[in-house]
Amino acid sequence: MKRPSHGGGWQAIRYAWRKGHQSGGVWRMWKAMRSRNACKTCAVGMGGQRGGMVNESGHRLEVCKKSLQAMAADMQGAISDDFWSTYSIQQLRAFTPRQLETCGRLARPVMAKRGEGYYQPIEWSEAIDRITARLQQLSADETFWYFSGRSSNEAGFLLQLFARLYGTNNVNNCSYYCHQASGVGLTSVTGSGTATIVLEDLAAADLVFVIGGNPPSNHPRLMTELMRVRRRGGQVIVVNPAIETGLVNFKIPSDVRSLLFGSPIASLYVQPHIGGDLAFLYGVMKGVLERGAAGEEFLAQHCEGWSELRSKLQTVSWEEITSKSGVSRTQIDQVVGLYAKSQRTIFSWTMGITHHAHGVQNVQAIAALALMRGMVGQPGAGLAPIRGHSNVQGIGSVGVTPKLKDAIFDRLQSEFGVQLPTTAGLDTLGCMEDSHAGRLKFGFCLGGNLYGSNPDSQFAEEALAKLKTLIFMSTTLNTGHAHGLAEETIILPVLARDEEAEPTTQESMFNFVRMSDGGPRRLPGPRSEVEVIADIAASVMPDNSPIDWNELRHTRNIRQMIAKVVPGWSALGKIDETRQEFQIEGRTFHAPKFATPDGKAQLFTHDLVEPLGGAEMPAREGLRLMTVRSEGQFNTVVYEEHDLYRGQDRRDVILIHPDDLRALDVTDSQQVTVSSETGEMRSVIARSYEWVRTGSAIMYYPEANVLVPRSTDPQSRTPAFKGVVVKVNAE
Ligand SMILES: Nc1nc2c(c(=O)[nH]1)N[C@H]1C(S)=C(S)[C@@H](COP(=O)(O)OP(=O)(O)OC[C@H]3O[C@@H](n4cnc5c(=O)[nH]c(N)nc54)[C@H](O)[C@@H]3O)O[C@H]1N2
Ligand SMILES: Nc1nc2c(c(=O)[nH]1)N[C@H]1C(S)=C(S)[C@@H](COP(=O)(O)OP(=O)(O)OC[C@H]3O[C@@H](n4cnc5c(=O)[nH]c(N)nc54)[C@H](O)[C@@H]3O)O[C@H]1N2
Ligand SMILES: [Mo]
Repeated sequence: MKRPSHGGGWQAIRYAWRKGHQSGGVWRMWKAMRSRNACKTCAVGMGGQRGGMVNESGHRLEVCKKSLQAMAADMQGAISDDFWSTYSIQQLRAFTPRQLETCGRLARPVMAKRGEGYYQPIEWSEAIDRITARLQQLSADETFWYFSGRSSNEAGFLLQLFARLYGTNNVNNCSYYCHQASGVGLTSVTGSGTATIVLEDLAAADLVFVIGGNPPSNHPRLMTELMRVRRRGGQVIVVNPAIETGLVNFKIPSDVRSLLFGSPIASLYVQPHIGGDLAFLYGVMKGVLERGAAGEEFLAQHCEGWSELRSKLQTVSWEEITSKSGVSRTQIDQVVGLYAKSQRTIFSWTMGITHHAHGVQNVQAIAALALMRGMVGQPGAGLAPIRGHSNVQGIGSVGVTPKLKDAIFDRLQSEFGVQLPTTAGLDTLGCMEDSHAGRLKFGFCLGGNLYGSNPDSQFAEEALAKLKTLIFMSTTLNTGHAHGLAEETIILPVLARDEEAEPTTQESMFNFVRMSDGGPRRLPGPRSEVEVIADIAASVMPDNSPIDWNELRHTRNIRQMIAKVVPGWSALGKIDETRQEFQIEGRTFHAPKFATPDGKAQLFTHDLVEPLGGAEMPAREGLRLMTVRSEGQFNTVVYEEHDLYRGQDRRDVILIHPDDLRALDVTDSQQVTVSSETGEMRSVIARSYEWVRTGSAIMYYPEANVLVPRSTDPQSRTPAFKGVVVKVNAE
C-alpha cells in the first residue's frame, strides 16, 4: 500500500457514499447524520443545536469519515441470541477489535461466569437484582466506577452521584489516560483546566502551532481551520517526530478549491525526539528572549514567575537544548522568527504532549511560551488542548472525577441534604492497581474499554480478573468484553445518544454546552443509560435515600440538579425551554485576567528532560516507541485494518526509519520481535518508514499496550503511552 501525497480528498467522499450504502441507503445515513445530536467522535464540537455536520462557529457543511464510521456502527443490526451460544469467550478472545465491533449492536443483557465459558443472555430484572445484591454485600470503597467520554452529562452526573451516595469517591474517567496533563497543567497556569479560546479565535490567528497531534485523522474538522489560516497568509508550525501526510497537504472534502488542488498545511515541520518537546519549547523561549521579543510589560503586569523563568532561559545552554530536543539551532531560529513576528498565535496540542511522564511540564512550557509574548488573554490567541472523546470535557465538568470541586461538594450537601464521602478517591490506574492487589471487588464501566485502553495489557487482564463482579454499559462489543473479565461479568446494552427518547447534553472542547435531541430507537433491546442507572440506584437505595431516583429517570430533572450545583452551568436549568446552547462562564480568556487567586497567570520553570534511553541511543540498544491511532480506528474500536495516510495495509507493524532498520540489520517487511521492560510482541512486521525521525518508532494502540509500562506522570497520573523504549530483533 502506497502512502498518499495528501490527506482527505475524494477518498473521504467515496467513503461517505460507501458507508451510506452499507447502513441501509445513503438517505438513511444522511438523515442520521443531519439529526440534531452532538457528533459522536471527537470533541471539536459539532452538531447538536445547529444540526449534524455543521461546525461550531458557522453553518458550513463538513464531512468527517470518523463520525460516519461511528454512526454506521450504531446503525448495525442486533447481535442475535444464538451468537452467545455459538461463540465461546475463548473464541471471542481470538477476535480482532474490528471483528468484535462488527458483530453488531448489543441488544440484551448478557452474563459470563468464570468457568462456564460462554456469555448467556439474561433478563434486565435479573441483571439489576444481581448488581443490587453484590453492592449490598460490599463496602463502598471496594468498588470503582469508570466513565468513558462518550456518555451524556446527565448519565455521567447521575452515576457519579449514585457512586458517592453509595459511599465511594473511586470515580474517574478516561481523561486520566488522555488530557489529564492538560487539565492539571492549564489549571496550574490560568486557574482553569480547558481551552482559553473559542473556535472563532482560530479564524483570527496568524500563527497556529500543532504540537504532538495528528488532526487529519483524529480531528479532521480542525483541518478546515488550518487551511484557512494558510489561505489568509498565516503560518502553521507542526511539531511532531513523524511527518503525518495530512499535516503537509490536505484536501478538504467540503471545499472545492482544496478538494481539487490540495491545501498546504504546515509552513514549517519540526521533528523533535519523542519526548523532546520540553527542550524544544525552552529553545524557542530562549530564542525569543535573546531576540528581545519577550513581552516584558505583559509579563510584569499579568504573570508570576518571570524572573525565575528568565534566569533559567539565560543559563540553559543551546547545546543542552539541541541535544535533548533533537532539533537544530537553525530550525529553532526559524520558529522563533515566525513567532516573534506573529500578532496572534494559538497553541494547540494533543497526545504527543500529554502521553509522557513529563506531560504536565510539557503543557506548562507551552503555556509559558505563549505568555512570554502575551498570547493568552486576547482574542485570536491562546491555548487549545484538542480534546478526545466527544463529551470527555462535560463528564469531567459535571463531577466525574475522584475529588469533587469544593463548590459542587458543598452545594450538593446543602441543596439536597445528602452526605458525601470524604475519603480520597482513586484515579483510573489507581483502580487497576488496587484491583490487582485484591483491594477492589466490583467495577462499573459506563462505556469505554478499560482493558484495551490500559498500559500493560497483561497486568490489566490480571487486575480485572481479580474482581468478583464487573459491569459494562456498552453499545457494541470490544476487546474488554473478551479479555478483561471478572468472576462474574455483566454487559448491559444501552442506546446511543441519537436514539435516546429524551434529550441529553454534551460539552464541546470550546466550553459550549448543547443539547442533543435524541431520536427514535433503532433496536428494541437496549435501554437508556440514565434509566438503567436510576433503576440500579433505586434498587440499591430504596427508602433511605434523600434523592428520588425515579424522578432522575428523566434527563430534564437531572439537568435541573446540575444547574444548581455545578458552577457556571446555571443556564442548563433553562435549556429545555430555550434550547439555547451556552458557554460555561469563566473559561475563555479574551482579556489578561485569569482565574487564579491574584488574577495573574503562573509561569513554571523546569529542568529539561533527557529523551528516554539518552539522546544518542543507538538503534540496537533501543528505539523510542510511540503508540498511536491509525486513520481507521476510534480508540480501541478498529473500523479498518489499513491505515490510509501512513500507507499501511495492516496493524501488526512497527514503523522504523530506514537508517535505523539498516543499523538493526533488518530489511523492509521482515518479521521481528519487539520487546520492552513490560512485554513482548512476536511476528511483528518491520516497515521501512522514512517519515519518522531516527531513534523513534511507531506502533498501533491498543495492540501495543502489551509493551507499554505502567509509568505515569506523577502530577497528572497519565501513563506514558508515547514514551516506551523497545528493542527490535529479527526473528
Ligand atoms: N479517528 C479518530 N479520531 C479520534 C480518536 C481516534 O482514535 N480516532 N481518538 C480521540 C481521542 S480520545 C483522542 S485523545 C484524540 C487523539 O488525537 P492524537 O493525539 O492526534 O492521537 P494519536 O494517534 O495518539 O497521535 C499522536 C500524534 O502525536 C505524535 N507524537 C507522538 N509522540 C510525540 C512526542 O513526543 N512529541 C510530539 N510533538 N509528538 C508526538 C504522533 O506522531 C502522532 O501524530 O483523538 C480523538 N479523535
Ligand atoms: N497505548 C495507548 N493506550 C491508550 C492511548 C494511546 O494513545 N496509546 N490513548 C488513551 C486515550 S487518549 C483514551 S481517551 C483511552 C480510551 O479509552 P476508552 O474511552 O475506555 O475506550 P474506547 O475505545 O473509546 O471505548 C469504546 C467503547 O465504548 C462503548 N460505547 C460507544 N458509544 C457508547 C455510548 O454512547 N454509550 C456507552 N455506554 N458506551 C458506548 C462501545 O462499547 C465501545 O466499544 O485510551 C487510552 N489508551
Ligand atoms: Mo483520548
